Amino acid sequence: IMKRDLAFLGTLISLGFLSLLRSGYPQQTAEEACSMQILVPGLKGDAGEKGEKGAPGRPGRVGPTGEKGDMGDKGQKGSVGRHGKIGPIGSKGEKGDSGDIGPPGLSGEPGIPCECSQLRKAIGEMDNQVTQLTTELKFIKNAVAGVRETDNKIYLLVKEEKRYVDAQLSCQGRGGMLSMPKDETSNGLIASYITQAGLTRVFIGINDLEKEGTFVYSDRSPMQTFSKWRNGEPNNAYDEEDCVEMVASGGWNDVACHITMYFICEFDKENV
Ligand SMILES: [Ca+2]
Ligand SMILES: [Ca+2]
Repeated sequence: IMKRDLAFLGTLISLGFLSLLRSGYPQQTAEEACSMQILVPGLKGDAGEKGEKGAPGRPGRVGPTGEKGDMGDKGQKGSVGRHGKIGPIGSKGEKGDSGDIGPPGLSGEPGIPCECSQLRKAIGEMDNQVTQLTTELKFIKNAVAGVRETDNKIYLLVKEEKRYVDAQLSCQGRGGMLSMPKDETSNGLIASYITQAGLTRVFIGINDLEKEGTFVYSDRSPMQTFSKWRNGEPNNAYDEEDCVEMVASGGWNDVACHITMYFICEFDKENV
């Protein structure tokens, strides 16, 4: 039953009671009727005035975790921390520069006199070696200064004035021979060598020392068809010209062997 229906039923009962009072029932009956009155809710009243503000409620329960927000701005740099612990020992460093030269030391005790013959002998041998090395160094300097070469020969101008025999020995000492032009190519090369050195003549390895008029090369090989005698040569002038020079033009001339001049050695590339 709805609340409104109850209210309506209550109203009907109240009206019935009022009608009984009007019809003249005795007081007792009315009192009985009153005692029998059934309490039912009345009609809804008008809205009351707004109450005063209540006391604050209790804190609510903790809500669910929210979504992660965007990253905030970078914070300010913190202050410098405390010094850390001392680290391990590092690897060995590179060697430093040399220091300044110290002052000279004190003079030593006088030496003991010795038998110096062995030392003198050793020194003499060293002198010989120095001489030999000096000669070889001179040769190397000459070589570096410029040699001439063909496919199988190297030619070296030696700027030392020597007699023919000494010139030949010098070349042999270097592992070669006095130059032996046996064809146009080698003859032309030697000639240009003389010209470029600013010379007019050098000894070359041709002679008729063994048999007058029969010229051979310094390696004792006989003359072939190739020759470059100048006009009127060989003339064996004064009956003493058994050695041969080449002039800057490339021509040959027999000359005396005891005169001295520069010379050109040749070396087989196989032996160098
Ligand atoms: Ca001669
Ligand atoms: Ca001559």
